[in-house]
Amino acid sequence: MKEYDHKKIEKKWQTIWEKKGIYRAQNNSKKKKFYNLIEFPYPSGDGMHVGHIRSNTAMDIISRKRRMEGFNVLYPIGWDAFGLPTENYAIKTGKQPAVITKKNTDTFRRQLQSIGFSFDWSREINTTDPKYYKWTQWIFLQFFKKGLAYKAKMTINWCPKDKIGLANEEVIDGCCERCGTQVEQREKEQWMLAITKYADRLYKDLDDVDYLPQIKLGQRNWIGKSEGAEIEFQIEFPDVQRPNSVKIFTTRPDTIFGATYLVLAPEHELVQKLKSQITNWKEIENYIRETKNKTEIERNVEDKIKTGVELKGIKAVNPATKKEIPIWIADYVLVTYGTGAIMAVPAHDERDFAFAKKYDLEIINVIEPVYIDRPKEDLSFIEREAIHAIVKHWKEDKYLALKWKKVNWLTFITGGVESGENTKDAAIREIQEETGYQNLKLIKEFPRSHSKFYHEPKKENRFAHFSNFYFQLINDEQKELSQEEQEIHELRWMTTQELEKEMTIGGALRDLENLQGKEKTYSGTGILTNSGKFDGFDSEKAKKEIIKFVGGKEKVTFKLRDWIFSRQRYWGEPIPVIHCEDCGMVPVPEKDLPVELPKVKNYQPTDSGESPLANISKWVNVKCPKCKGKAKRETDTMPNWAGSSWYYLRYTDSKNNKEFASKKNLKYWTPVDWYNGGNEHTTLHLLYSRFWHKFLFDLKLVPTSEPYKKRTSHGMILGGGGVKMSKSLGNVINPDDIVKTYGADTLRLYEMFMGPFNQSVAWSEEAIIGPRRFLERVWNLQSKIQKNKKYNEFEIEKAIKKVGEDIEEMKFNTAVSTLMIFINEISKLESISQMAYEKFLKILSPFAPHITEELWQILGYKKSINQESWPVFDLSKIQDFELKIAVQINGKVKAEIMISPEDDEEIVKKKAFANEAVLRHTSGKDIKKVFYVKNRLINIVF
Ligand code: ANZ
Ligand code: ZN
Repeated sequence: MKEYDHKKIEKKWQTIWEKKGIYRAQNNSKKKKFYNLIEFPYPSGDGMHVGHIRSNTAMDIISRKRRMEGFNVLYPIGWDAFGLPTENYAIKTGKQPAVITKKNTDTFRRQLQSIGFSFDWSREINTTDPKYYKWTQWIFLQFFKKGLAYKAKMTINWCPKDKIGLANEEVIDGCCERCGTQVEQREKEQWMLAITKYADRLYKDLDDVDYLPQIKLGQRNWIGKSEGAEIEFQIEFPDVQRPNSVKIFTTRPDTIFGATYLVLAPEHELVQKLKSQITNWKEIENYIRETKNKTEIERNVEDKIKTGVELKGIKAVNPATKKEIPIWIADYVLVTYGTGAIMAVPAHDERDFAFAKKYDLEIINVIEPVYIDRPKEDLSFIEREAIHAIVKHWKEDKYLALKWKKVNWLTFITGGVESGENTKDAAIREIQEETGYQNLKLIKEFPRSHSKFYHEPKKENRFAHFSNFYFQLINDEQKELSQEEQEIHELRWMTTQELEKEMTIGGALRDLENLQGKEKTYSGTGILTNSGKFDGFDSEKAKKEIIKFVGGKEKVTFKLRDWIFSRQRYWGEPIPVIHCEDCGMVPVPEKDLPVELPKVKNYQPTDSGESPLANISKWVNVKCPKCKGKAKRETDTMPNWAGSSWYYLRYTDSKNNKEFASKKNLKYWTPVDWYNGGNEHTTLHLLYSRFWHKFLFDLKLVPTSEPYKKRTSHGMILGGGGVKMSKSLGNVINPDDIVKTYGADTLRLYEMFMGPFNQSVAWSEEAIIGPRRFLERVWNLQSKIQKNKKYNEFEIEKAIKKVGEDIEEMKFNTAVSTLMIFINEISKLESISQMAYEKFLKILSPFAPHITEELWQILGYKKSINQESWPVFDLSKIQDFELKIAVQINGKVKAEIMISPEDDEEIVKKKAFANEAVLRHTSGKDIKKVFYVKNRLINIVF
């Protein structure tokens, strides 16, 4: 037996694989297809670091497994190569961006190939290749022709250092995402893509795709769908009767009786219109000027101190109460969202509340909270008038709580109101009965609240309507409690901190917080009060009626804005439009595509904010395609999101000169079956490419309305100590070094083993030894193989099952540890059966393709191990040592758990109580008994 020589083995197999083309995807084959996608890299000048290949390795494992399962797999790669770093490097060195890009992609390609990824290299694409961006431009022109690409004057975020306009999403905390410079606001003509036209579909169609929940949430938050209403408020002038009104957008029309003032965005057109009526115009003008210098993001910061000015001399009328209310302008209202005007409801909106407190505006409570506290689904509600009382100690800073004896409750004093009794008297009576304390002083009555809960002792669902009181004891006089009371609960004096931890009633702590001055608004739903004829209505259900009552109309609004689609830089796709003095904007005819980037000497952006292309008059001045008159090319280029918005389509047919991809190939390959990428690209890139895809779908150019069936994401690999890998910190790990010292297989295994795939993990040079040792043991075990040996197959069957399932769930770290445990176990044996060893090599091969390929050949096989089939585990063998048993709660099956027949009763019980469903059903329950019928079921009784 030779020694394990990774250098020799890995080079050898990489050459053979590429020569035989075994990873090439077959177009339109009869086999079932599987399209696996990773985000294609930006080839930076620094080469790759080990963090770049986490996703590649994971998806390579899945690709290899799918091939072994009989799929025709497409696992492509390419380069997202337009972008600022290259351009900035060009400016610094005077080299051409295209030349720099070529060099960088050569490095990246060599690095990727050295790790043995099973990419179909024959489909490699590069967004900066004119043969590729011809089609990016072509798609842009389809947008243009449909009126979805248009020019508009925009206030843009401008980075004075990069000299580039930034989309909102590229501004982080008011600074440029790339360089950290404070962003300024500038007015500029910009190309826009009308993504808002697709907002509703982009939102709704998320229901039909298999994305990780947090990814869907990210998409939904970004689109920001709000269902609400537009409502007109009349404006009144003291002298002249002139009809005028302002329209507001609200998501809470149910709170309109509590709207005590209006707020307009300072830029709202009505402000200028009303100028002659406003008596404090100077002040208003000043405020508007101040607002201009703030970015939208600054204005939106949640806890920012609110400012504003009242428009003196005019008033609005609340259409629900018919009362006059003041009108203000404030920068927390944005002109670009909704109608640019709001009705302020300080009792139920945080921002309005802060504003009202600061400027001493009226606060009217119109919603009484309803707390929902795990009622039983199948029971109807019994309604009760009730009281809820906080009782403070006569001397100390403590409050009286009831610890219930038969149920796991800790509450303040609560009780029912008897008919004819007033609520305050009921409260005093309940306190006296339940606590024995006699002498009480009422400090405060809080707004009413309601609670829907399961009344454990009475075994019924309650809908209680609480009057809330705060008393203090005058002294310690206390009567003995009745026997009956003593059996129900005991008394406890508790501090607020203790109460916060232990109080079991939802909403009970709110009043306590209120007492301590942590006054908050209640922004939930509930029951209407102070709302005229709507008093007592459920706030959600009353929405529609109230909208009708005030003459408003229902309205859906989105946060999403149209996408600023131009950059005034060189290294991007030229926007293929020609400006003619007579014909206006004319699309470049299809036959003239691509509009290639001209070679230039100076890539420096101009200070006027024009692209460097504007300086090349030979390129700029052209004939109008329509009238042949004098015309000029558009000099803006596309943002680097452009090429990545459709690249996955090009992979299906990367050499096509006639179409961006043939219908036939698109039909066979799309949608992408599984797309994995960084957490940082799950919002914008994903949204943008979904938008392009839907647009192409509408033009019948792609067969599905969504591009990706499934989308997952992974955490970052950090440098030692858990900080981001970066050149400036000197903690970048180059995969080349690891491949040289330990081998690509070790690197791959370690990347998958180092931690949960969805979390960030820190690189550790020491920890990489483990996977290397493991591979050496696998190698050395060849000497122990026996052809005819009968081997305890259970172990390998179990490993096959676990590794297969873990791969599908992206639990690569536990898959690797399963492989390691298996090797540990069989290493103890004198000899091992060849059959088990072969099965093991197969399930290891997606992780460590080179060593397994070599061992496979040594065993005498001619075919690549990746062309063998994935082992199917034998259920009957597994069931011998893994059993499914039912968990009953009070006799009803609520869950199933896996146990081993060797597990004793204690272990089985532990497993049962670790089950989520079981936990949910039993938490807070007083468990009487647990029955276990061996290997069949477990019954929990309370
Ligand atoms: C009254 C109200 C009462 C509101 C209440 C909220 C709670 P989302 O969910 O983000 O869409 N709003 C409307 N237009 C605005 C603008 N241009 N700038 C700033 N705020 C604006 O938020 C919708 C809510 O944000 C609207 O509902 C409005 O305040 C405010 F208890 O109206 B609401
Ligand atoms: Zn013309």
